[in-house]
Amino acid sequence: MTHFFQEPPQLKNQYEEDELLQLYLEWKFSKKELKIIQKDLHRFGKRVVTDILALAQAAEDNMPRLEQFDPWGNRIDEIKTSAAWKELDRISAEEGLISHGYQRKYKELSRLYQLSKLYLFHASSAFYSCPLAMTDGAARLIELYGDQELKHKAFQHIISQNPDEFWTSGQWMTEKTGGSDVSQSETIARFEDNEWKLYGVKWFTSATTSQMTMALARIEEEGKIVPGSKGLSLFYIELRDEAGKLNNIEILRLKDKLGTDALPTAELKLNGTKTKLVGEKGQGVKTISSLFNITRIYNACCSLSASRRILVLAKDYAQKRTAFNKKIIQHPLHNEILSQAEQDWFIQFMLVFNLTELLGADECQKTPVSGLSSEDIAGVLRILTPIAKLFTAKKTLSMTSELLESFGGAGYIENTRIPRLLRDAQVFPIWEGTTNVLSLDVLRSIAKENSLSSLIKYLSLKMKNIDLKLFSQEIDSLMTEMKKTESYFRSTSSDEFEPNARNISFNLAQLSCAVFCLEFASAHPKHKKYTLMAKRYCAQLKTYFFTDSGQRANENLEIIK
Ligand code: MFK
Repeated sequence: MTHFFQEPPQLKNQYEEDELLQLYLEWKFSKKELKIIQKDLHRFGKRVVTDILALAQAAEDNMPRLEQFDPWGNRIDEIKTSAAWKELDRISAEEGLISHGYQRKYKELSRLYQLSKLYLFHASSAFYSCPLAMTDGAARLIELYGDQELKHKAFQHIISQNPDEFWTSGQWMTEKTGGSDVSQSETIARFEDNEWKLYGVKWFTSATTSQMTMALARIEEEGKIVPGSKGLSLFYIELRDEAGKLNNIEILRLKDKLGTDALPTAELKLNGTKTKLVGEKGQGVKTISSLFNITRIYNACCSLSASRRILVLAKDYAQKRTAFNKKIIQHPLHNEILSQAEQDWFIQFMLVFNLTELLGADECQKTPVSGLSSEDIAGVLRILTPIAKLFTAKKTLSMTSELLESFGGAGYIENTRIPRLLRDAQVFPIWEGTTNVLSLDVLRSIAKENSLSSLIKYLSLKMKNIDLKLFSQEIDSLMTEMKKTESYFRSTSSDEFEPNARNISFNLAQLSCAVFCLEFASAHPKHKKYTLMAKRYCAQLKTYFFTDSGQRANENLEIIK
């Protein structure tokens, strides 16, 4: 019998060991700005693997529970969360995880700084990133549509760095009738006793311990309602009164989910919940889209963070684990898997960070590439948001499954905390719109906002920054695939797009990633790994569209019957 014990994988300072993050920020920020943010990121990179990670693990080990009654039988409906979860809330405020995006100290680059922190934070946060996503979305919504009252109260709370004043926000859309098809929502808003009140059931509300929320409801006037999404309006709710009593809300139960254990997700009944109309009547879906477009960007950034986490663990483990007489990092086949994963993370990084720059540019009315109008920036942001969300979610999920396997049996054992990464990754393609819903949103943005031509213009402008000598072959294949894509759109009637919606979205994601990777690698020729990964990625580039959608749809019915 031997006395062998395997050394576990370990996490180092997540900023210091992330060369790509450092290079990207050095590329974008001035030396003076960089000095300030680097100091903060070095410190935060350590925190996310020390005290913050310990809190996240404690929160995951002490799941929230619902206490519906006090010992004397009074209904209290209290969600009890752990002290660790509460501390993550305080840290989020102190670290400026929302406020950095709205103080705009670094103007259009403020989002880049803020989302770099989110990228470091998410994988160590037990999904405290979820309430933050909705809070950030609510802040943007209030900036765009809020009245003075909301701007003076709710907005000030959600962008506060003082933990005693900091509020988080929920986003209540989903009902039993549909998580994707929100137009079927049944919650009713009535104007009673001089104020709006809501009646109905919200079926899936994440982070239900928030102080405020944005909710969709159907206005009923003189006993009449308008059906469909045109009948939905947006409402602002404060969950408790000054005495801490719930605002006519019953918490029916907490959801029993596959993952995201620390995050309280609940079913709620609204029994005359006092509320305030936000934006115009009947414009609820459009108004709340300013919120969920932000949460979709968070979804992409958090997916990227999750990819990074399993990648660094797998790489560290490969240096420590011996099999067949050598470290597994010395086995060519193992390295094939690790380098493919590194490349998958690299392309996701480029997509998310370019999107983040666009978000900051759009909010500050600046352009990240000269020659692009503010309408074009809004168009590119509009189409790249669902693309990045759906693409990163699928990549992270497959990457997590692949890399979990690289730990062998240890990856399947709960208290290594590795299986949790796979369960948690499964939420990314579901939350904030499934892959199909997001693919249809890509089509919606093309049809309604001409976003495809803005994207093509943006990519063409970025291609001017690519080193033509170093990447001549890659440019050729990129141009071939771009022409194929343009010709597909020219020659296909838009009513045939739907069966191809996923192909369209993934093709556009691939083309965008290729341009972003080649641009980055051109600017960093001394860092050979990015050139190698960009070349490998372009060598695999292949756009694909079904040719006869009608026939394909009929065949599908035959196959699944
Ligand atoms: C760690 C990561 C953190 C992530 C946070 C997790 C939080 C979890 C909480 C949740 O999961 S909440 C549930 C999330 N649910 C969804 O995301 C809903 C999914 N369904 C959709 O996205 C549907 O496409 C949608 C409800 C938007 C479609 O509704 P309709 O009824 O078919 O609406 P329609 O008529 O297409 O759009 C209404 C208007 O909104 C149109 O404008 P007009 O009135 O001017 O015609 C649309 O153009 C506009 N619109 C829709 N989507 C938009 C948009 N505008 C801008 N951006 C968009 N994305």
